[in-house]
Amino acid sequence: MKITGLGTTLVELPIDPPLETSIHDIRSVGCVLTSLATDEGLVGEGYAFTLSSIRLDVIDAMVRSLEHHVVGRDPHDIEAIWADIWRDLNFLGHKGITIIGVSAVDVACWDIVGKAAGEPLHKLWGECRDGVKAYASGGLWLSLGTDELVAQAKDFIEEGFRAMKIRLGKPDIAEDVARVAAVREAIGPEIDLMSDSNQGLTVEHAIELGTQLAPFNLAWFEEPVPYYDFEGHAAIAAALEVPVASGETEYTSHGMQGMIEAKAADILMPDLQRMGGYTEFRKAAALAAEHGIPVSPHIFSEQSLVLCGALANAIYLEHMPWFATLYNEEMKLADGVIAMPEGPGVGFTFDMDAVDNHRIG
Ligand code: SMN
Ligand code: MG
Repeated sequence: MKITGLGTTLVELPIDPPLETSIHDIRSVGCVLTSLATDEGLVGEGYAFTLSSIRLDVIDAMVRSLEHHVVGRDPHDIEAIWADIWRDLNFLGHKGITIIGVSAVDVACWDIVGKAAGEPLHKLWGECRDGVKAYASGGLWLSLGTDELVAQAKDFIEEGFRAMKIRLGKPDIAEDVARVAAVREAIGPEIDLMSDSNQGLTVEHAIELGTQLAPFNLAWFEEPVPYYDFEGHAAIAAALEVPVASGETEYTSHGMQGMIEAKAADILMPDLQRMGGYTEFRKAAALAAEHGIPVSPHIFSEQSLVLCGALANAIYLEHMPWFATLYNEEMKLADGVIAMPEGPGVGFTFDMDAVDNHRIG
């Protein structure tokens, strides 16, 4: 089998109403949908994305710059393709847009491998579970008032979630504590409640906040301080009972290794596009497993399902609804668990009518 061409389509999906974390103001997401055609008629799909559509053209150019690495090659040779791309990107760097571009191509290659075998990828990699616990992440934003938080938390339970994530990072610690208290009160003690302060705090603030939040039994405390402050993460992890989760903003298994060595995270959250796709994600997760560290993939919910189906140390899928509109298939949630996809490859295929509705450029 040979790859015969690489194509991209740019879409922008509105986030309405807009939302805020301690560092983000999100109004839309822009995606570079990437497809690889083959001489056997199979097509592999992947995507890379950014917040808003600014610089989407840069990501698009990055993805398309990899065409010569894949055209004429067998997608089953993904390790060799990866090694060639890695060497090629050394000069420009192995973090940022370079790796994000690789991810779309890597995922599309694996999608073809799965489709050629007629199996979803977790079956090819070795299934460890047929469903994964998921937490609702498309809500409980910093921009919402307490009444809205409580209403959304109840809605999530109605939808079938048994876990959800609240954003932290109000300037006043008492305000964050009151917001968490209101949500915990609304959902009761049995529901897992994660928290994410999106790098917005100082070490001292995070330790004080984490201490005051102890009665609310949070499942984890995510990105308390800037992602590159491994020492700060480690100090917080050492000071608090609650597990510190981090990793979504670091790149590749090398970045994960640095965080593991620094004891910066009790739970690692590799992001599919910042890993550079499935090939590298699985190496990062294996590294975490060697150190007894669980992983929870950062967003890319549909595409991360098959990873969770094949990684014994995957504990939770992040359910982010932003990209669902792009797909023909839906994630199936029941009693807090999302089932593995049944279709081959990634198990999710782009709905071209939906894509056309959001196409830009
Ligand atoms: C997050 C931040 C930015 C975009 C998407 C998601 C957040 C998370 O940190 O972990 O969900
Ligand atoms: Mg986060």
